[in-house]
Amino acid sequence: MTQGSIIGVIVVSCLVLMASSATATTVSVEPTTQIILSGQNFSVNVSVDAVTEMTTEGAILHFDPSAMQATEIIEGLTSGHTPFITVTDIDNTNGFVLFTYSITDNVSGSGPLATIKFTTNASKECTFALNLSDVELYNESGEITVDAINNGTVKLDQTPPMVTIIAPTEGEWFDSEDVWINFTACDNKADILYVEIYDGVTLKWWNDSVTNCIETKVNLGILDDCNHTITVRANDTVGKIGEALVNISVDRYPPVIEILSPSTCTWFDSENVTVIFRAWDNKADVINYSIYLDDSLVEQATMTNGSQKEKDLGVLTECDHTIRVNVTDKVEKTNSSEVTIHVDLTKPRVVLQSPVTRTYASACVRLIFVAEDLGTCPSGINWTAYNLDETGNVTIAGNTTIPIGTAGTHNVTVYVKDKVDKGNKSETITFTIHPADIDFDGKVWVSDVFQMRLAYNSHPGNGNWNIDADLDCNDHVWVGDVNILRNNYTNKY
Ligand SMILES: [Ca+2]
Ligand SMILES: [Ca+2]
Ligand SMILES: [Ca+2]
Ligand SMILES: [Ca+2]
Repeated sequence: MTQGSIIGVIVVSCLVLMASSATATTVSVEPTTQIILSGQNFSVNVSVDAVTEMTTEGAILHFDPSAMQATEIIEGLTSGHTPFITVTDIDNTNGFVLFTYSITDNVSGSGPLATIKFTTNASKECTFALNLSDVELYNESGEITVDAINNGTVKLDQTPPMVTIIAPTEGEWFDSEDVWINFTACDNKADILYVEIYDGVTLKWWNDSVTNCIETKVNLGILDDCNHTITVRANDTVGKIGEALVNISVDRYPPVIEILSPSTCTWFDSENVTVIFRAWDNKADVINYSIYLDDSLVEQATMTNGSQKEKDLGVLTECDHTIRVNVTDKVEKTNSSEVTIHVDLTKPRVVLQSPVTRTYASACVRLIFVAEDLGTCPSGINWTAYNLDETGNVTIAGNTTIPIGTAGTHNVTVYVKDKVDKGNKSETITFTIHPADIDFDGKVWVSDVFQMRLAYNSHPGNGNWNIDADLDCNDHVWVGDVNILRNNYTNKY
């Protein structure tokens, strides 16, 4: 700032002062209004703005003596000057104080003519007037014109403000979202309140100019994943405190769902499918769940947090099915789990190709069959076995050879099961074994030796191959077959 501009500022300031002193003189109760806790002391000034060369001044301040009592009058602008005359009086019966100060010189400017101290009645609560009368100011030449007199009030207040939390409501749940607190703080006297908002014991927000009884909205932001007690505390400036609280829950994580049974890819027979699942949430006591079968809602209900549920879906149609369970917590956070299962309602089939009903010269039979699982979604053949002469099932992996020591009539049946244990069996084939009677003439003799010699050392496909000469069913007419021929030689059937 340059020297020139400093001078400029001073000149302007002087002009303003001169203008105001020349134009208006007001006498006011200051502060115009104040709020006092009932029973507390307070003081007011009777102030002037502004006077020039004042020598004498006086006024009466009226008050309600049932609510307050004046205790002291303190001289203002004229203090420090040589008094010409001073008159003060306190009348606590009729409710007024009066003061007159006259000095031997004069005083100019603005400030309190007098300060009056009061005590208040602890049981009184209202707005009380502090009114001026008989205000007169003089300078050397006569009475100074008082352009305006401003009375005051004092409010005695012993009632705390009432806080009302409009939102959130008690027990409300919040997601990962801003938590807004809407409240009103209403006081009988205060126009402005000091309000604090606590999350538990932590001060989250404060404001010292909340308008009385006007709804205020405060964003506390996203709160931690737990239960919260939000307290709104209002101070009415005389120290009376009112508060309200609301309990809310904040849930920032979705529930977890686990389908315990069936596991995915399980095969089901013509049997009831039961889904068993467990759901857990970080906060919610109760979880909503929905069970869907192939995207169709089957059941919608609630379950206790951490509990297990079971639902019988009945016998499902053949083929694939998806079972999905959706869970939702209190704040609509969701999760889902799904399994796909297979249903096989169709039996497999098995057809025996060998043996057939005839007589065999071998000491064994070739078991040849075709097994297949039927239906639109076959689970597949899982087990095969044969049963020779009702002596019990012998599990086999596929086509095989069954050694048969005893000559005579036999029967065989093949059994199959699919992956869901649906079973079936072949036709029972009856056949006869006449070991080593290669030419089937009823006896093992020279002609059978001849037949074996013809086929000797042959394999299937060879020109001299004779399956009936392969007595041990090993697809080679060879030494083993000669042994069987020799062992059965001279037999008659
Ligand atoms: Ca949750
Ligand atoms: Ca099947
Ligand atoms: Ca023969
Ligand atoms: Ca052989």
